[in-house]
Amino acid sequence: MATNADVLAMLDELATLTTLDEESPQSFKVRAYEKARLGIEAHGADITALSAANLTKIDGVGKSTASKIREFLDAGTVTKLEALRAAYPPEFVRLSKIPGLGPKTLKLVRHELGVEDLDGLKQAITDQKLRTLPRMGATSEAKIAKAIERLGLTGKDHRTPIAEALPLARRLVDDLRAMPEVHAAEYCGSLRRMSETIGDIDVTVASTQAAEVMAKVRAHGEVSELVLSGPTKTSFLTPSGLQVDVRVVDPSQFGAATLYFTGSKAHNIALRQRAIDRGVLLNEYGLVDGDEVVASATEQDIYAALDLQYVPPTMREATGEIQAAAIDNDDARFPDLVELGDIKGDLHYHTDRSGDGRSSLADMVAQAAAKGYSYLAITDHGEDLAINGSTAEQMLEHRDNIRELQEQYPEMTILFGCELNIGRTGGLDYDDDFRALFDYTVASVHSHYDESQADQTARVIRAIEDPTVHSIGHLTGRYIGRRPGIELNIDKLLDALVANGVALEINGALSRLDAAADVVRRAVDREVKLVINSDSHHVSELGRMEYGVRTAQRGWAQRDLVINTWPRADLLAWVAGRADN
Ligand code: DGT
Ligand code: CA
Ligand code: CA
Ligand code: ZN
Repeated sequence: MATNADVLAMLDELATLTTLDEESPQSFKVRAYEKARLGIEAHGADITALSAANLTKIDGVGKSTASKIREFLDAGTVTKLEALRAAYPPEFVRLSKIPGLGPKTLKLVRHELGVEDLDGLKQAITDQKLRTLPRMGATSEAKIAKAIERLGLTGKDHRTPIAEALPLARRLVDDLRAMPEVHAAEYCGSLRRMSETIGDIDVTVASTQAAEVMAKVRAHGEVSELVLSGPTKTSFLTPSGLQVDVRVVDPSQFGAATLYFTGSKAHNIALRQRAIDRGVLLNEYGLVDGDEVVASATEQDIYAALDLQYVPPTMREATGEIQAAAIDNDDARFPDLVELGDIKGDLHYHTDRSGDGRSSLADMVAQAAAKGYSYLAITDHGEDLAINGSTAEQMLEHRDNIRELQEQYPEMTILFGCELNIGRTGGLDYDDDFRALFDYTVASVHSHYDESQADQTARVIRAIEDPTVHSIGHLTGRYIGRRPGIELNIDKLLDALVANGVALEINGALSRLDAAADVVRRAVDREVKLVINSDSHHVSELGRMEYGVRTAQRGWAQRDLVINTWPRADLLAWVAGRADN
């Protein structure tokens, strides 16, 4: 039953809890779990049938970790993990996500002040007790208070970054779909709409055997604590404290249910009003006209019955999408949205030439070719990025390797590129002549996050105006829920992109999703060119492209604005033209 993904999740949890237990993320055990996780990820093939001895043959998997993996696969859980879970309940583990509250401090906070959860921590801050601990003071206490506020970690309002919620929801839905009683399963709610942070995960299941499905959900490995256990609805908390609602509906009503539970609430209300205006009723069971069910099995049926084009989940925010989708409205202009299948190449892509790259050039290129891409830009970090960057000499050698590899891939043009660093005042790596040697560049901010809005805007615009720059990568440098991005005057910035013909990246890494959907929507209004990238650092990361595409859709991005949907000849002409400017 368990899959590689379940094993990876188990190792991840072991690493998190062991960090708390050993009071250090650098402990030997934590590093062993993390190395095993990376090794299994890189290994790729199914490991669930391997013996403990054969598991140790995978790169990074030691003897003790191998036996834990085997125990997990055979018994469904690991004794060590159960013990750690008992010692560190989800409400406590959640505290470890607060910057400034490392495992050592957490242990002190727990043992000296009796803090067990967020409410306890906030009380300790109010009582000014945190500052009385060794190595703490009023400043670090204030920092932690601010971090709690900034992360939105306030009781029921706690929101989870999408990077944490989406992989979990995907695993859960995959497990549900594998059950013989289940016809279909979908995660809904804010997650399906691609919101950046998620209140809870809403899963809708189509089955005629609700009791069996509910029993299996209650026994699922992600359940740490049951919140509600009903005949057709189960709510539980995961080990990290995230709530999941699973609802079972009859397969004939699956469309109406997923539509309702995907929301947004405002979109639902507007849809229901449109139904009422047409003399029919819409609810979570279907679209009904008197006693007759007009549509309920699929979302497509329901939109069609309301004379609407299908509205993808990412656009359901009641910001004009219903008017745009109305077939009976002559002024309606529904965007010809970019879709994953339109993507013809990746233009922000690392190899182990970058200090933080984890797969070889040959492997990264092979993976892109296997996706059927017609073009690819290798954009390892420029020299100004500490540790991870490459010198001019190293880049020239890299170029030789890329040109040599190109011969094996006649179907895919490999561009020799670079991810340039936008310096504090907008300067870039290398000198002008050397930068001109790159076929393609993405320029990004990797430092100095705290300057004023005016300075940051001028800084990025200076990079946009540089003739060797093709695109701006992860615009603000934010990490959702962890680090706010730089502050920018978006209007000025978009004007500069248009004036200079530079493309704006939508970075598909779930922790970034940068430029954000609201910025994308404003860019689309001005016809700024867009580029959607995976920013892969490993062969397992190309799938992020899908999240970039969904973020672009959330910003109403139409296909022809996205340069990496263009045919190869058009893209190469644009890339060369930009360099001639
Ligand atoms: P979240 O969980 O805070 O990130 O946001 P959502 O959108 O997932 O909201 P949630 O979990 O409270 O509810 C899931 C969906 O159920 C929501 O998007 C729309 C639907 N829904 C919930 N409450 C209402 C309601 O009062 N009226 C209508 N029309 N729909 C509702
Ligand atoms: Ca939700
Ligand atoms: Ca919910
Ligand atoms: Zn990058």
